[in-house]
Amino acid sequence: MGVQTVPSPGADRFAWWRQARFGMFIHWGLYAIPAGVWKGQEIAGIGEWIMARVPIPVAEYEPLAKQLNPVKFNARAWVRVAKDAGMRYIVFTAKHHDGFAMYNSPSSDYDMVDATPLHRDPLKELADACREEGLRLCVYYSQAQDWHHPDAAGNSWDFPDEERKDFGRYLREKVEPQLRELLTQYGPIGLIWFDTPRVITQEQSNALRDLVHSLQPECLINSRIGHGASDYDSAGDNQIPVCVRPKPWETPATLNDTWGFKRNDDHWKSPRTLIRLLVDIVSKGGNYLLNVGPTAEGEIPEASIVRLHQVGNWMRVNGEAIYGAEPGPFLCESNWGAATKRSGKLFLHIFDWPKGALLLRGLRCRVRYAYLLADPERRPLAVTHYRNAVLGFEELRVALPTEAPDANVSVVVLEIDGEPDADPKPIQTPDGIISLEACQAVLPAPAGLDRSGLAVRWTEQARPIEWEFKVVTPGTFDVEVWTAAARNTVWQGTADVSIVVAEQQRRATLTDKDRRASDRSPHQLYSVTRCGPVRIDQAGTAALRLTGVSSAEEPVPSLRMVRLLPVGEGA
Ligand code: JFZ
Repeated sequence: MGVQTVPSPGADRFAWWRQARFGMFIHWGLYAIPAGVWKGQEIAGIGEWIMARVPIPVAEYEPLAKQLNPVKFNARAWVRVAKDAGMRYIVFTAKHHDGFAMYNSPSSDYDMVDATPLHRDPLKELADACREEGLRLCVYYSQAQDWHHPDAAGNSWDFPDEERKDFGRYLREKVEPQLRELLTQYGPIGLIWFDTPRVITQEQSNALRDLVHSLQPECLINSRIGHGASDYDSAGDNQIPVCVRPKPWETPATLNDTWGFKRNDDHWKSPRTLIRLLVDIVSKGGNYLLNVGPTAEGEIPEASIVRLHQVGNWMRVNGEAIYGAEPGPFLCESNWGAATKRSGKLFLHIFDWPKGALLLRGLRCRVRYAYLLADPERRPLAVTHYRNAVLGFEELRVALPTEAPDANVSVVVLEIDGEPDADPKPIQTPDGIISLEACQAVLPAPAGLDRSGLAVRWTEQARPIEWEFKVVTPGTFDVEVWTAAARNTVWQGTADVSIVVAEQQRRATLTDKDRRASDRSPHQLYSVTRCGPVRIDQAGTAALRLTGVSSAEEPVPSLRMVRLLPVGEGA
């Protein structure tokens, strides 16, 4: 292994990343030609995986290159779509799992210049356009899977004998030369987006990291290089953690349900969903890497352009609350929306406009002035501070006009003194709900939080998870236990849970029947088990203990939260 090259320690390599917050992912490749259909059959799944889904032998897939003649490709137009949306960087698939180089790769004939009738280098044209439009160019590279190379991972239909594969030879013959090309032919590369590390070893991941940093020390590397040899974390596709994550991370996300273009995937997210996802991600400390899948003709689908333009309209008014913004003081999601901050300002992104005023409990900061970010005159909003001495928390009331300035997300700016912080203990919200998130609990070992902020291994020792929280309005509450649900599988195990709160014990068996999508992201599913009701007679600080006892070998679903919902009188 060569001498390890570390980026210059003093420079803040993430400065541009934190400032940008919002980027465009571009999945473009030979797979845009079949576009989800092969020999007349609709092929399920994400479009760029069609070669593996059918599967299509290399001998049948390779000739697609001769059909790729994207005469409508216009790099400047693509970059302007990204810029118009408010995106500040582009991540382009230089080589995806199918092994085809979407750029001029001197080390391979299986590339845009040698194998297609276009004979142009799209990445060079994108690099020039990014430079002219002021966006940062980044590249995606599949370092382990390569369904064209006999020694790489992933193609078991042409190369079934795993024993004969020499992964190190594939790295030496293809990956290292191509990474050198990508890091020397196109100027500064903001980040390399590696993907699906599969069979790569720690040593090999480290060697790729060192190669990248030897050529461009400032180039960021995502976590899918494998084995922690990275600068930041890529969440799962369309996955968003449920709470603030302090280290740099991003959500890679689709506009519909595929990365590569599919002619029949019209399941587009609305502008409201996209804007709220952007806000949610930035409020938790992440970047939003939102994908477009151009057609074989070289055009970004109109349905993508229209939606991205509407996101851009929102960014043109509210970008100050996103660019360079950090998470607000709230560790977990708030039912009114989300908060971001920049020095001296706290931005409250309100999703559903309340009647008359916004009530915030537990926010500890002195507000000097408040106004609507969409108001060019910055007319003042009346702010009242209350201190609930009995329960020991601050309440802030921000008077609001009747009409929300924006139909999707409206931003209230609080000019504040010092740093804002929030009461660490969950407080019953004005709607009477008490949300107890796993990340707010005391978790006994071996229970801990996964990278999404959900509790894992929480039933292995049958030791209680405990919350302390503040009850403002006593009453009777239904109890819900929220566990993670996988999109395509139903959990068959059983786990008994017991809840103890206000000297009452309730029991239930976790089920996977009542499934609900997160109200923040259509891709995140949860299973809800009810085990109530319980009565809480006193306002004040209360405690809830949740104990799970799994009766099956299989792992119990991760725990998202326990919610107490007011029912009937006293709610
Ligand atoms: C990978 C690719 O296979 C896919 O084609 C696309 O490029 C996507 C952005 O990345 O798919 C993954 C890889 C990892 C996870 C999910 C999808 N993951 O870790 O959850």
